[in-house]
Amino acid sequence: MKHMRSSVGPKWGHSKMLSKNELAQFQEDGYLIVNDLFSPAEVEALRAAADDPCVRKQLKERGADEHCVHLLEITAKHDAFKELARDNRITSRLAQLIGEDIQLQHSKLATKPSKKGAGAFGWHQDFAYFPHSNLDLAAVMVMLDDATPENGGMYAVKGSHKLGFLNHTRDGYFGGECLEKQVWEAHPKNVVPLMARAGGITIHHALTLHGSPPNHSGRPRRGVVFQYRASDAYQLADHVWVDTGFQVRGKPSDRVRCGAFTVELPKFKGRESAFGQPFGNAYVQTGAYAANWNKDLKAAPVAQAAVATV
Ligand SMILES: O=C(O)CCC(=O)C(=O)O
Repeated sequence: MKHMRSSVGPKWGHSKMLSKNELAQFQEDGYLIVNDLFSPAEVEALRAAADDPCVRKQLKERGADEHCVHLLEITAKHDAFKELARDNRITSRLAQLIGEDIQLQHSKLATKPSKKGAGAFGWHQDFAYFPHSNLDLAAVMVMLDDATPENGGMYAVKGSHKLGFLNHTRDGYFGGECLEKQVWEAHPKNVVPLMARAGGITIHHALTLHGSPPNHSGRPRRGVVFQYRASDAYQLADHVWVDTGFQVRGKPSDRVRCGAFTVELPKFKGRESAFGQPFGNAYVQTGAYAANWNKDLKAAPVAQAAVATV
């Protein structure tokens, strides 16, 4: 594994733009690190928000003392995270990567417990979880603690965003992890640390393969993850969260832009019962009544049912 370049700014809040080199690096490698974006005082305020009793309670209930917990819908749990999601220092850079009109797809507080050896997160492409009609999606992780190899900081496979859709399906269901081991095992030199200091961010393309090892530091590690999408990317599967579609920059779109690709929808095991299909509520385009009527169609062929309703 090799240490990658980190763009270290002169002071927090420096340029609101990515340089030509950073843009070229994102296109080529599929990720970026931008350090010193938020001041120590701002990081303290974000840590205080993560320590809010309500947030702490929800983390505890989900077992954050034992394993890696991603507390979703974090922008709705504390205003500090809502403001962070639309902070111009983040969105102005994203605009250079995915366009001026940007929405949040989801947000979360990503924690790793201090318990040694806990908190690993397997190799995956984010797009496999929530496919959209085009590929203009990117993740930003804002570090509340320095990310290090010891505390389970993220690694990425350089250039993997150019490999297309990798297989995440095991035994017919979405497994949450990429099964194509050869991508990281055959080219270890391409596996690079994606680690920003507290107050810095990482940005990666939705197809960049990434993951993170366990935390061996004995101290907790916290980061806020925002998944962003171009306004004209239409979500095809997984969930519409309470903050999905939050317009963080520009305007919504009255068009859907479609890439020329076919994508496998993540089939979530055990979710079939919720909507009669396993792809999450974003996929549902059937009204509650229709879903009920459709139950009858299972017993009778469609043509017969259509005739019966005329
Ligand atoms: O918490 C981590 O380090 C991993 C986060 C991650 O890979 C993700 O949110 O997609």
